[in-house]
This record gives sequence, C-alpha cells and structure tokens, in this order.
Amino acid sequence: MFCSKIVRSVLAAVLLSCAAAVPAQKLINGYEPKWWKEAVVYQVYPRSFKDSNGDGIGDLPGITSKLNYLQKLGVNVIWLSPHFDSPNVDGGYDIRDYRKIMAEFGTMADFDRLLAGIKQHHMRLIIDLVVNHTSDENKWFVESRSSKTNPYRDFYIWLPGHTAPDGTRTPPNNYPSYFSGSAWTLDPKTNEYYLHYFTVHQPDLNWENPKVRQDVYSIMRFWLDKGIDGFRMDVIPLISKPTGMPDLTAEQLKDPPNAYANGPHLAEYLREMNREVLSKYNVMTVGEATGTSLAQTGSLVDDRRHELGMIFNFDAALLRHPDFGPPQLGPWSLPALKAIYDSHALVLNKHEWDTVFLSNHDSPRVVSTFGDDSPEMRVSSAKLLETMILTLRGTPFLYEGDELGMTNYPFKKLADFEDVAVKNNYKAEVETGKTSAASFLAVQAQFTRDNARTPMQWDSSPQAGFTTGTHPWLAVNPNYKQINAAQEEKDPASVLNYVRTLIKLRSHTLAFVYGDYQDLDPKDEKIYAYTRTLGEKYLVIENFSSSPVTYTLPDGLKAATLLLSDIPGSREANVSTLHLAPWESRIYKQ
Ligand code: TEU
Ligand code: CA
Repeated sequence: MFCSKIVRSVLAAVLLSCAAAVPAQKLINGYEPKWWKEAVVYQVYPRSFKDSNGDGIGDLPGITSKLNYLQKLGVNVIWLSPHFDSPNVDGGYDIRDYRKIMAEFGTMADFDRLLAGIKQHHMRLIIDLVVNHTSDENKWFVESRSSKTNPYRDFYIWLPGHTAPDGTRTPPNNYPSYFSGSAWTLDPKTNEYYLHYFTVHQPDLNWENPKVRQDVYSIMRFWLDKGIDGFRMDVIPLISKPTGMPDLTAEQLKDPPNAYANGPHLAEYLREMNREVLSKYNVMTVGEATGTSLAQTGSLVDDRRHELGMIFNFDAALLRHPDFGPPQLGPWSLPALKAIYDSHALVLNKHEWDTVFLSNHDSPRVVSTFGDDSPEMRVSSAKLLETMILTLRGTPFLYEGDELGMTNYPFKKLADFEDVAVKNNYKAEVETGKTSAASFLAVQAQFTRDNARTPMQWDSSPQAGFTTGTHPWLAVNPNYKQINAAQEEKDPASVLNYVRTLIKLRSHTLAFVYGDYQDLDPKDEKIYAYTRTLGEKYLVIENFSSSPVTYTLPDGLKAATLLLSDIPGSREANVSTLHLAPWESRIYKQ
C-alpha cells in the first residue's frame, strides 16, 4: 500500500487508509513489516540496458520494452540510476537539471510511460537522488561562480585558500578527491576555490544553507508526486562537511571517505528531510553510505530516529575493490566475507534494517570478482552468488546482467575505457611515471566500473540485441553469443532460470526476509553454511570453491529436505555429510 498520485486517483480507499493513522502493525520476529523489507531490488543503469532507437545509447523506452522480462524475473522494485539532464561527465551522476530527462534517454512523457508501465507490471520504482553535488553546468553553479555576491554563491562551498608571499595559491586544505588529485579547484572568475569530492565538474552543494535544502526537498516532491516509490541516495553521508574542514591527518588520509562521511549535521539534515518530505509518502530509502562503518550504520537507519530506511554498507564489496586511491584488487577469503555478514547480524538490532549486495554500476562483475568466470565454473558460481544474496539478511539488490552471469570485459587499451575514474587515475598514475601503462591497464581491466556498464546481452544478434545500431556507447562483451537472455530463456539449467526460481522461493518464504540468521561454521574456508529461521528453519550451503568438497555439518546436524540446488541432478537429502560439486549451493528445509 502506498500513497502516490496515480494510486490516489485509482484507489480512493487506499488513500483513506494511508492518510489515517496507520494502525500498529504486528511485528514479525520483532521487525516491523514493510513492503521494502520484502522486496527484491533490480538496478537498471539506463545507458546500458536497452536502446530503442538505434543511436547506441540505452534509453527509457528501451527499459519500458523490457518490463515483461523484469516481471518474469520476479523482482519487485527497479532502482533506476540517474536519468536526469546531465553533461554526463560521470555517467549521469553530475546533474544539470533535476527536473529534466537526459535528452539521450528520452522525454518526460517517456518517463511517465515507464513509471505507469512499472505499476502495471506490479513493480515499483526508486530513482537516484544525487544531491551531495551537482554538475558544474547546473544553473545554481553557473550563478554561484559568476560573482561573490550572487544569491547562489552560498549554494556551494567557496574558500580563498592560501596565498604564499610570492603569490602562489594553494587549496584551503589537503582534501583528496575520490577521482584523484585535490578536491579543490581554483575558479579564476572570482579567484576562490570550490570543493568537489568527485570530479572538477561535480561541485559539492553547501547543505548548511537552508535554501539548498529546501530546493532539494522540492525536487524530491516533484518526483514523489509523479508516483515514484523512493530514492537511492548517492553518497548521502557526505552532505554534512567536517566542522571547520581542517587538513586530514596522516591517519585520516588512509581512509578519506570515512573522514568525510557522517559530518556533524548529517542527522539534523536527514531528519528534516524525513519530516518535510519522506514521512508524507510510503517510500523506500536507501543511502549509499560511502565511508560508513557498521558501527555508524544504526545512526542512519534506526527507525526510531526517522532518517533513512536502509543503507548500503560497503564492507563486503570493498573486500575486493577498494574505492579510494590507486586502483588495486584486494585479496579476499571466505571467512572474511562471512565475518562481515556475521557481524551485521550481531550488531544491527530489530530497528535497523540491512541490505545485501555485491555489485552495482561502480563495481566489476560479481561473478568475475567473488566467483569464477572460467567457462567451466561461471554458471554455477554465478548461481551460488545469487543464492547467497537472496537468502542472507537484508533487502537484496541485484545489478542488471547478474541474473545472466555476465562477466568482466576484456579491456586492453586506454581507448577501451569510458570511465572518468580510469582517465583521471591514468593521468595520476601513468603520466606521472608512478606505474607502467601495461600494469595500470591490467589492473583496471579487472577493476574498472566500465565492467558493469557494458551493454546488457539480450540475444545473439549483432550488438547482443542491445541496439539496432552498429556503435553502442561502450563495446558489447565479445562473449555475448554464449551469454545472453534469449539463450538462457531456453536453457532450463541457465543462471536466468535459476534466479527466477530463487526469487520465487524467497518471495513466499518470510524466513528469508525476517528470519534469524546463524552461521554454522564461520571458519571453514570453502563452505558457507547458515540457517534462516522463522518458525520454519532453512539451511543454505554454499561451496565457494572450484573443486568438489565433502562436508560434514557441525553438531550432528542433518540436511533434511532439498528444495533447490544450482547443480541439475543434485539429490542428497536427510544426510549430515554432503558431497558438493564445485560452486554448488543448496537450500534445504529442515
Ligand atoms: O559513488 C560513490 C562512491 O564513493 C563509490 O565509489 C563507492 O564508495 C564505491 O562504489 C564502493 O566500492 C557514487 C556513485 O555510485 C558513483 O557512480 C558516482 O561516480 C559517485 O557517487 C559520484 O556521484
Ligand atoms: Ca537510444
């Protein structure tokens, strides 16, 4: 039940019950039930999903044309990465006009059709709220930089910096940017520095200015009143800047996101946003919590604080791909991954809802980082990872193409990449002579965000059916003839058909949503075995290795009724010693 305009006109009764005080709901295992806790979310990166007009760029009508596919997959919420007017320096995370659609993606009428189509397909839509910064082409910044007395001057963060006796200018402090170099740029027009945690084209908004906050709230209402169901909030812990913005210490320079995040006024801003906007709608909110530790999570999502519904805590994803400084792939181990999920279960209380994800548009492909993307192991390891995401605690987020087991792209030369992060890092690492081009590019190939952004592989026709044109904006992965939705549709053993079954199982099993979690064997280096219990008990067993494993459950436990295995033909039941195939995952009902 939710209170969007569309529904108001259709269902007066729903409106009445929404407007009236919501009766106290029965708790489930101590949790307050919410639609967004029970949802399976699917992220769409619009540029890469489906091109409808042959220009090589995915667009909104393209997404609308694939709603049957998404409904059949079983997901119930779509998170749309930015679809707003943008010069597109950073994949649309640099917004020029928050009330306009990116021209390449279509028109507002296309957006309205997409939203109506999503509702008709019994799904919901959350959009990206990118308000830590804007594009430097946003009219607020164009005004702001024009003079020190412009009414928009205080919409951004301007400081004079330091001037040496010889006239040399240096930035106000030593803040590094996420995308390399200083987070400050001197603007010649007014001779002051502005802050940009991301690229030079993404100036940070000054949230201390109440006018900024009111303008953001008005943008939020604009989209909510169209009937969207919530927001994924980009780098939201960064909006309140550290008091006085002193230099980062040597210690803080090891982890600048943590130093930038969760500033002194964050709670105040989020509560105001909740009071003035979010509380008036029945929405899902998920904050992208860069720099936020598990210990800090409660302060953002505890439902008694009225701030956010959930956050993305990056601890698990960061095991493999740190998000700051020179790119490198981190080593990881299964016990380390389990320890993260175990600590979430231990630390977060019943007021603090969690998310579970390993991929998004900023990370390499999940099967290539946490699985094994070799031809022999790709299918089962992709299935195993989806099994884990869909049975652990928290609202699961899948990224487009994960359901097909899409892999990293074989990037070779600099020209193969689009990502501004790669280009900036190349300047900082290779052009300065710190790293050789060959080793930089080899690491980038495994690490780059472009891995997630190559076009969706729909079928085996040229360009994987993504576009009827010949030049997709980013090259299609050459493995599209083997890995594509049409082929997987026909194959009962495909990742796609498995994920459909899994989502169906999850959607009628509340134990996977609200159930208790217990890791049966935190130390085992190959096997992840855990239970989810809500009256009924479910046992999930995953072999995180490319070899077969014989595994005996601890404490004389028996695996009872086999509900699902990612290996066709797997049958073992009522046993305490299991013979697991490489990357096999099984779900038992106890
Ligand atoms: O990402 C911000 C960010 O800090 C990520 O690098 C995150 O910490 C990382 O994924 C963890 O591995 C957001 C957007 O998702 C990204 O696409 C934008 O470039 C960035 O903000 C600026 O808007
Ligand atoms: Ca297009």
